[in-house]
Amino acid sequence: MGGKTRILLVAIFLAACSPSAPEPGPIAADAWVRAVPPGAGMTAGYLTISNPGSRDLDLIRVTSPDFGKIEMHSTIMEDGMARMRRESLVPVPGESEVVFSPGGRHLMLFRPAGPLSDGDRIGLTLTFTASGEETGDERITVAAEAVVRRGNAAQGEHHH
Ligand SMILES: [Cu+2]
Repeated sequence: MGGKTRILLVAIFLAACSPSAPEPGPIAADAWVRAVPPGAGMTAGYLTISNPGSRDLDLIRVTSPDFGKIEMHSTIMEDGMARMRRESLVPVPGESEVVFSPGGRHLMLFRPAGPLSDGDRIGLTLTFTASGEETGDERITVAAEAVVRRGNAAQGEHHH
């Protein structure tokens, strides 16, 4: 029995013993926050969240040191008017992507700590839960950086 065989056996042993391979975590991309005039109490933010893993995740919280409070909103049509609805969680199923974009799902960011000028960067922390039989309700946090942009004013409709 040569050394090669022994190495192979060790490798098989390790593969059999480790639980499943670690799941790839969710990814936040293209995050941006709409620039607002000084004194504005809130603004909206957008991003794309992808979940390359096989587990279904729920986005349950978004926080930032630069804002007093952040909510997740969806936009629904009611009597021909776009209205916002607060969501306590946003499902991000396995191997899928959820887009927050103007006119649709968005983040509402309240009480900015300072002025929001074009090009500023905002740190965001996204918290997800993954329910698993063995791990219980696991929390996964993902950091994202959002850029402050003027955006398209015509798409800034917010009927709160
Ligand atoms: Cu809103």
